Amino acid sequence: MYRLISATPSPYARKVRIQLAEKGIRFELVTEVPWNRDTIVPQYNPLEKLPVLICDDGETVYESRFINEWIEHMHPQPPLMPKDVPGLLLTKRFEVLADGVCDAGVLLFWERSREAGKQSQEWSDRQQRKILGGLQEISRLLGDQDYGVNSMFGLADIAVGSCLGWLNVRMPELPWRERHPNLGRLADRLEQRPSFRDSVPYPQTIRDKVA
Ligand SMILES: N[C@@H](CCC(=O)N[C@@H](CS)C(=O)NCC(=O)O)C(=O)O
Repeated sequence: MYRLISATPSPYARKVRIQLAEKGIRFELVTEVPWNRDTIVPQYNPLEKLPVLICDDGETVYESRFINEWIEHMHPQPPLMPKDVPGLLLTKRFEVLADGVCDAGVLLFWERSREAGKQSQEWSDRQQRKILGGLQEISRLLGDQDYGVNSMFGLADIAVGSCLGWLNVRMPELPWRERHPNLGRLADRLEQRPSFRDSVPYPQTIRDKVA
């Protein structure tokens, strides 16, 4: 059985959890705080980030988009990635944007966690711009469709849904629903799925942050 190293707020790990659940693949969830001094993550990923998928033979797969693709190849049913090239490329476009919004959000989150005098407004503004710009583009690509690509639920929706769920936890003040009602409708539709309901993000306590 697979093991998945995950963290409760992580939008990256949530994508993998949702994909495994949607495919009915059993796995053991290993919840970690990657910032703690004694985290096990570096034993499984030299880049020291989660999620990490651990296979039965001890081989590990890391970097969420790569894990998603790896799972798709190893467990093709039910397919969550389109076979047609335009659909495939559009899926990746959604993934790049959703992950990019989260990346900027993580940088902003850490900046805001610094002592007041040490924070850079310029840096924060830069990340904020990326978040708003990324969401705007995701909203434009989605338009009035029920799902991001080919009117079928798939990895594009998983990436966007995980990103929006994470923003609710880390940046509840961001009015993304008001600005982009189509993203609100998508999020509501996705959060009804058991795979989403069973992986709702929440913050973790960091015991002793390294670096
Ligand atoms: N691009 C990576 C991002 C993963 C990531 O940043 N994970 C965070 C937790 S949400 C982490 O483990 N951070 C520890 C670190 O950056 O050292 C992915 O998609 O897997």
